Amino acid sequence: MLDNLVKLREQFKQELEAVEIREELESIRIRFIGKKGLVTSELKNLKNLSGDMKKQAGKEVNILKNDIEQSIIAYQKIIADKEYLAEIEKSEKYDFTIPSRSNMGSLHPITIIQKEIEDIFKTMGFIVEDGLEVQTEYNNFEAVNIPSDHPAREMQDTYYLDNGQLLKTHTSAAQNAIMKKYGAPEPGKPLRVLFPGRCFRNENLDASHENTFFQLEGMMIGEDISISNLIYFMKVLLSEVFKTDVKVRLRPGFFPFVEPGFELDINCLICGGDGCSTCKHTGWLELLPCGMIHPNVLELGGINPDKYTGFAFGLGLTRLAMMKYEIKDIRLFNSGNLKQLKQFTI
Ligand code: FA5
Repeated sequence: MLDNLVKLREQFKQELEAVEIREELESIRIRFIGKKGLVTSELKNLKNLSGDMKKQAGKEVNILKNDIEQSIIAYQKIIADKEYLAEIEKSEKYDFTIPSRSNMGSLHPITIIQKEIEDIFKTMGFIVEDGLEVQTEYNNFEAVNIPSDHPAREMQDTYYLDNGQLLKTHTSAAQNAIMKKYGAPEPGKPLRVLFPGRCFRNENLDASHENTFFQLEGMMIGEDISISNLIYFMKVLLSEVFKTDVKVRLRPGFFPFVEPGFELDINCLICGGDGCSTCKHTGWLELLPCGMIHPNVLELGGINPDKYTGFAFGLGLTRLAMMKYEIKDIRLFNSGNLKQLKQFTI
């Protein structure tokens, strides 16, 4: 069987390289890992083996299946990009290569800082995922260990749609889908994912609270991930973003989806810690809640909590932008005030 798996891997590689269009990719997917696919049949054949052979072949066939799934996901993106470019080329209306005659537009400060953080984490092996803005109640709450009768639900009131779905209150709503998408990490290759996104809460607005704001979440799952890893990544993040030593404090924090949980606060850079309306006169701004992923959350994501551990953090991206650019009032970001917003363009 092991020889056959090697041949299947080679055959898949050759066929994948020849793929041009979406339909061909789908037919390869079905041929290899569909219900009656070549790899799926090997999985079924495992029952005919015994002892060590069964164990080794089982491991190899699962690795192959996983690799094929990952390659197909990567190719889907390549094909989508190709289709998009072809669409643009077909269009006779616009020539995107002609320089603009008027205002070139500019990046929003949140976009600038988001890209900056993505680049920092990409160099540390993180992949970046998109999270949906409209979510199911399950993903937003139950999947992160907040059952319907849990008091923590009251901390995050949001906007519900007629179909029962809701506008996500935090980026953590994507954790479950990401765990299911990537599955348990291979030994020595911890899952490292960053997932920024727009969040919504029914809040009383003030200088540091918006009803629509951005968070940037990160998650690392593997066999030996500990709080030391968490602290290391948070330190790299803050020192790279601020390019200077910033005072931080770590205190215990409660979130049903982490255990233990922490709040990482940053010394208010608007008032230098003296107290102002942005930091509600405390001198500190709550910025980076984090912790070790709760075993229930791993389990709901299909990852064995007895074997794997992980950390997660949910950075308040809009608040970080406030600190970095010394913007006193959060409401500026959604105000559409171009005169102000353009000052931050690079
Ligand atoms: C959460 O949303 C958790 N999901 C974060 C988390 C992820 C914890 C992973 C542990 C592990 P919290 O409600 O504290 O936690 O929000 C996270 C950050 O989002 C806050 O620190 C703050 O910076 C920002 N934030 C929250 N509400 C608002 C708001 N109304 N306006 C602007 N920023 C906000």
